[in-house]
Amino acid sequence: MEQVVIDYRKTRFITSSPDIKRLPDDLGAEIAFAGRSNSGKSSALNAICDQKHLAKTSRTPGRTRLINLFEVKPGCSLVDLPGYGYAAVPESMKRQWQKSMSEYLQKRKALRGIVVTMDIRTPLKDHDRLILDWSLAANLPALILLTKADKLGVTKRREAVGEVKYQLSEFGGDFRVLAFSAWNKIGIDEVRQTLTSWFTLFHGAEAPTAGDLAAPDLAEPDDSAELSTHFNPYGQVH
Ligand SMILES: Nc1nc2c(ncn2[C@@H]2O[C@H](COP(=O)(O)OP(=O)(O)OP(=O)(O)O)[C@@H](O)[C@H]2O)c(=O)[nH]1
Ligand SMILES: [Mg+2]
Repeated sequence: MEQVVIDYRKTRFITSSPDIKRLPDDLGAEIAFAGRSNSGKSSALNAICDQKHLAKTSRTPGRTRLINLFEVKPGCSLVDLPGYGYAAVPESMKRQWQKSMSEYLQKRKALRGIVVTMDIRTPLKDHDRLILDWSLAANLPALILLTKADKLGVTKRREAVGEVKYQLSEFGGDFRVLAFSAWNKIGIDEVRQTLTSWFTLFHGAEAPTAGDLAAPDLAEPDDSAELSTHFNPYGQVH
C-alpha cells in the first residue's frame, strides 16, 4: 500500500465550541486529545503540528475550556478537549466542561481515536483509567503519551513507559504507550505516524466505535446526578 504522508504543519484552527451542537458537521475523521488538566494536551498538539500558538497553553490548569477543533487537511481534524480532574474551578463550570467532553466522546461519530496525555511522573490516575477503559469498551484506539518526559533521564523514562504498559496489561487492550516531550520533541515522529495510520485506516469509514455507549463518567464524586448514568467500568455510583 502506498505510504500516506500528512503534513501536520499545515494544521489550522477551525473553531472553539462549548458543546458539540456548534461544531462543524459530524463528518470525516477526528482524533481527540484528552487528559488531566495541565497534563500537556495543548502543548502536545502544538508540538505535533510544529506551531507555537495553535492551541492555547498555560501554566494555570484549566486553560482549555472549550472543544477546539483544528483541521490537518480536509476531512482530518485534531480536537483539543478541556482537561479533567482540576479541582480549583467553580463546580458549575467544571460540570460544563465535563459535560462537553463526555458529550463529545459519546456522540461524535467522526471520532477515530484518542490521545490520552498523562504527566510521566504521575500517570494512570483514576480518571485516566476510566477513559482508557471506556475507549476499550467503545473499540476506539488510544495512544498514551507520557508527557513532560524531559523531566526524567533516559533510564527513568524507559522505566515509566514499562510500568505503565505493565499496569495496562490487565486492561487487555492494545494500547500504545510513548514517552513524549513537547519541549524536547521526544516522540513526535512516532505520534505523527500513529495519527496518520488512524486517519488513513478509518478515513471515510464508519466510526469503529462509540455507538450508543455512554461516555466515561469523569465527574468528581460530589458532582451532579445528571452525569451519574454514564458508563462507569468500576460500578461506583457517583
Ligand atoms: N517540562 C515540560 N513542561 C511541559 C511540556 N508540555 C507542557 N508543559 C507545561 O505544562 C503546562 C500545561 O500545559 P498545557 O499544554 O497547557 O496543558 P493542558 O493539558 O492543555 O491543560 P488544560 O488545557 O488546562 O487542560 C504548561 O506550563 C506547559 O508549559 C513538556 O513537554 N515539558
Ligand atoms: Mg489545554
